[in-house]
Amino acid sequence: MDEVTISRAIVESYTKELLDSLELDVAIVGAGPSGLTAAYYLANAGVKVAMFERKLSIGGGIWGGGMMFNKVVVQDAGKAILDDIGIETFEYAPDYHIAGAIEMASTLCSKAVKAGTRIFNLVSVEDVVIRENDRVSGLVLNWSPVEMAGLHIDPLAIRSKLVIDSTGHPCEVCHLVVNKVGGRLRTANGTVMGERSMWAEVAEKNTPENTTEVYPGLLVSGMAANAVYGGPRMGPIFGGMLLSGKKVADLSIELLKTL
Ligand code: 48F
Repeated sequence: MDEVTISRAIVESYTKELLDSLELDVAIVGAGPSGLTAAYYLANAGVKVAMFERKLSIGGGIWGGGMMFNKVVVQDAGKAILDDIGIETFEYAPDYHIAGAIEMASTLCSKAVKAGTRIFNLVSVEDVVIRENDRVSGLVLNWSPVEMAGLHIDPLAIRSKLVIDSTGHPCEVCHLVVNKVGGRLRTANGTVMGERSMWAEVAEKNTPENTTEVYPGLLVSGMAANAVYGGPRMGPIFGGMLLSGKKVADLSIELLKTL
């Protein structure tokens, strides 16, 4: 085995995938449960989709379950999505199903990739690209280690017909649109309303409801959707995340038909 051939194989194949992802139908920011679910359904529908994840690992808040007990709870509607994706659950009580966090994170990741999603880990989204009528039309990317080290290195950009903010609690892309674009979001006060304290029942209902196109070209899913619309958090119940991921995929497919 030749070291240079190994290096060339890695650099060439990564670069090929990155070059092929410079123009996308849908760019997903954040590879937590809602983003991964969205990616799985979008890629399965033949949509050209890539995900950008700041961390080394994919899966966001799934791995740690609740307070590091690596189990998550889903209700019947969420279980239907786990069944569809092929993740095992068992019933704890009527409408309470348990899934292993490790199986859920790894299977969601595997299924999203095998369906055709490109996942770029260690990449942080630091800005959006704006075009006519202030439409979000792409993302500005940099390596996470550059961000972490605070190095003065300019980013690169990609173009995408739609962007999904699935960055979880911080709803980072929405903040960028408010702070840097001066954009008015389609929320009650036009800005990020902020997440409220825990109320699982309401939050689980709100998450899919709040999954919308929140700004031209920008959709929001998962906990980011609740944070933007001022909904409560829900803790380690994940059905809302899965339903939101499926809904944002369906919404994106409909929007793409109009573009
Ligand atoms: O937080 P996260 O898991 O998002 P989610 O899909 O799920 C929320 C649940 O995990 C949990 C909950 C549940 O019921 O409340 O918290 O809404 O995953 C978000 C991912 O986005 C990445 C971050 O590292 C995480 O893996 N991320 C955040 N900001 C950026 C980013 C950014 N600017 N660029 C790239 N990745």
